[in-house]
Parts: sequence; C-alpha cells; structure tokens
Amino acid sequence: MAVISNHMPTAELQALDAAHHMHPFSTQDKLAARGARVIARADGVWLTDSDGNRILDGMAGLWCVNIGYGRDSMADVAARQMRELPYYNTFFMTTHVPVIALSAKLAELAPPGMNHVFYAGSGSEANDTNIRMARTYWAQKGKPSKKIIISRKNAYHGSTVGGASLSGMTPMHEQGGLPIPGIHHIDQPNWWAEGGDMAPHDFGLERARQLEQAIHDLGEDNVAAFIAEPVQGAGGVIVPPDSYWPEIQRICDKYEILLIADEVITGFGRTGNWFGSTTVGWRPQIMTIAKGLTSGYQPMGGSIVCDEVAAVIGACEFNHGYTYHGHPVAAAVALENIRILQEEGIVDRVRTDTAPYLQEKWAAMVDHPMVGEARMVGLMGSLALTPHKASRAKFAAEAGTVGYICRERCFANGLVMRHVGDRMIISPPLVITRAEVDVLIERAWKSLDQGMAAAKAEGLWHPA
Ligand code: PXG
Repeated sequence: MAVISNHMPTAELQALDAAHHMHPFSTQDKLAARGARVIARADGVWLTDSDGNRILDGMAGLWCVNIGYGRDSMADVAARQMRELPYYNTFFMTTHVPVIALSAKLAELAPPGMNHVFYAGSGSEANDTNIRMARTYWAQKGKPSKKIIISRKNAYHGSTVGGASLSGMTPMHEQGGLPIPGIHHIDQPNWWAEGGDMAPHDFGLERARQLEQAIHDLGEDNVAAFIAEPVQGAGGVIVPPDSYWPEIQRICDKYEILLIADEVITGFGRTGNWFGSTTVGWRPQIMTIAKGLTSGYQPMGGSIVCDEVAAVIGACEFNHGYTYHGHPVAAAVALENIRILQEEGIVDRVRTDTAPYLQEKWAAMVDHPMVGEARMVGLMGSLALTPHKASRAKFAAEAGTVGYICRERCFANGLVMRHVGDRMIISPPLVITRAEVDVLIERAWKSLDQGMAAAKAEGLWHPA
C-alpha cells in the first residue's frame, strides 16, 4: 500500500477512513457517505484542514488544548523523555521522576488538603477509579453499605462502563445495559430547559435540594458520594442559577458523603482558576482531572484526592491500577503544560482579561433574534437557540436540527462551534487573543444569521 500522508487527496483519505476507522459517537454509515473532515495541522487557535482551510477552533479540540496548538517545547520534552525512559510502571514498588514531580506539582496547585494523585489514561478511567475508591473508602471505615453514587441527568463523566453509568445521558444508558447498580441520578440545574415558571434562584435551590432528598430517600448509610461537574460541559455548558452551587456545598457538608468534582473540563484554567471548584466555591474530597492536564498533547487523567481519603485508602491494598498509570512521557508533558500555563500567566489572563472580554461580547449575542440565553463561565459558553424567547420555546423539529444547521454554517465560515441539541457551545484555547475573540464573535453571529435564514426556509421557525 502507498504511504498514507497529508499529501494524499482528501477524497482518498476519507475513503480509507470510512473503510477502516470506527468513529466515536457517530453513525458510521452516514459519516462514510459524507466523508469525515480531515484536520491536517494546527497552530495557536487555528486548525488547517486537508483542503487548506483555516478554521478557528472554538472548542480547543475536545475542550482540552488549553495552551493552544503548535508548542515546540511540548514536543521537545516528550522526545527527551522518550529517549531517557519511555515507559516504566509504578506497580511493584517502583516510581520515576516525572510522576514524582507531577504529583508534587498537582498537590501545590490543588485546593488545600488535596495532596495525593492517582493516575489514569483518561477522564473516564479516572471516574471508574473514583467509584471504586469512594466505595473502598467507606468499606475501610466500616461502612460497607455506603455504595451509591448520586449523579445528575445530562451529566457527562465518560464512556467506560463506570463513566457512562455516572453520566446521565439516556442514549448512552440504552446501549450495553447501563447504568451499573448503585448509581442514582437527580435532575440537572438547567433553568432554560426545565425551569418552567420558577424564578431561577428558586429553581437552583430546588434542584440542589434534590440531592438532600435523594440522600434521605436512599438512606445516608447507603450513599457514598455525589459527583458533578462544576459546570456541565458536554451536556451543553449548563450554567446553574447562582443559588445552586452553595446549596450543594451546604448539603455535602451536612451529610456524611464525599463530593467528587469532575474537573475534566473545568480544570487547568478553563473557568479562570486552576480548578472550577474554586470558581463555584466547592470543597471536594476528590477531583477528576484529564484534558487540560496535558492540553491534549498526551492522553492522561487522574484523581486528585484529599488527605483524609488518601489516608484511609493508604491503609489497605487498593486493588486497582492501569498499565499507563503516571506514564512518564505523559507526566513530563503535563509538567511542561503546567509550566507554560504558570509562566505565561495564562490562567490569570483568562480570569482578568480574556474571559471578561469574551463574556461581554457573548452576553450581547442575546440580541440575536434566535438566541434566548447566552451564558458563560470563564472561557466556556453556551447559547440557547429558540424561535420564541419569551416562552423559551423549542423549535418544531427534532431537538438539534437547528443546532446542527448552525454548526455546519460555523464550519463553512471557518469556526468550530459545537451544538448540543439546540444549544451552541464554545470552549476555545485559553491562549485566544482579543483579536481572535473578535473573529470568533463575528463568525458566530454570521453563522447564526445564516442558520436562522435556513431554519426559516426549511419551515422550522416555529415554536413547538
Ligand atoms: N468527565 C467530563 C466532565 C468530561 O467532559 C470525561 C469525564 C471523560 O474523559 P475522557 O478522557 O475519558 O474522554 C469527559 C470527557 C463532547 C465530549 O461531545 C466531551 C467529552 C468527551 C467526548 C465528547 O462534548 N468529555
């Protein structure tokens, strides 16, 4: 077979892709018929596809390329580490310098009292670890009945059996007999879609208090933990009413349960602090990390664990671990990523400059005739599309029809802006400049104009 490279015509690459590559979360047949977009290279916030189009990546890959693309020092560090020690495990009483250094660095960055790290290859694996760690913690403390993990509908915690069970996504549960036993889902704090006539403040309290109700219904003696993303990402960047976050912390303080903050998206500067928990005022016992830990340059995930849980787990043999736990190349790359975030002051810049700048322009998008709500925390934002703002109506079409049209317009206009149902979402690299923000907003606005025109032309512009 000829060497397959970026120099091949796009159609040939697409045909080979369709023939042999099974895509995640896709209908293979449909995708094969239209051909996957081939991304050839990237630099800063810009992607270049195989036809030479330059596209502003408003999603930082998949919410992960926090330091932007094209960082030579990341490649240098990886190459150096591969030459020195490409792999060694940490199972049988061994360790290595990259994992020692990364663990110490994460303990320094994490909130006070969170000084221990258990590694994984991804966020999904880390959440599987968390299920077992939370249950083992309570069993070790003589409370083996505390097994149930409470999560939320429309949460995303991964695609492994454990991660998908924690996730609150019905289409995922319908495939493969999920969720596993011992996972309970409460409602999400999505006022736009589910708030009805309630004031946002009251709705936020009502949704948080479902946690308290669930603890009562299931029995405090049976509940191990509550897991939540500080801001739901894959569910559509759902920013809860302000009343929600403190009420959740109050309930977690009152009952004997662990709070697991899934920081896979919100970690490493996304919300303008190192961790989203700081932004929303949570004090978790465990934080799931991945994505921005390495800015996606290497696959790596993990759990940052508080002293008390680590001490209890440390007193027993925890029969759990992955071949790539603390992988030296990934750990070296994570350290370089953190060095860049720190030395370039990227997290502070997000909080004090880029996020406020983008947020002002994002909030103004509510003036677009199709945008009912424009929310943003740090550099993750969403727009709720609607044909009728006052009633927060859905379109008279299957959810996601108009969102998909708008997403395609975005691509055509050189912008990656995703849709989740009829919400448009962004999460750009944290290094985005003000000038690039202006480009993002201009392209987003233009795409919504075109999307609205298309929705009207296709007869979709009606409240359901
Ligand atoms: N927790 C959260 C909060 C996530 O967003 C995971 C766990 C799982 O991480 P891994 O590394 O196993 O993928 C995620 C991942 C989307 C999308 O469509 C989002 C994720 C993954 C795939 C697609 O927005 N987030």
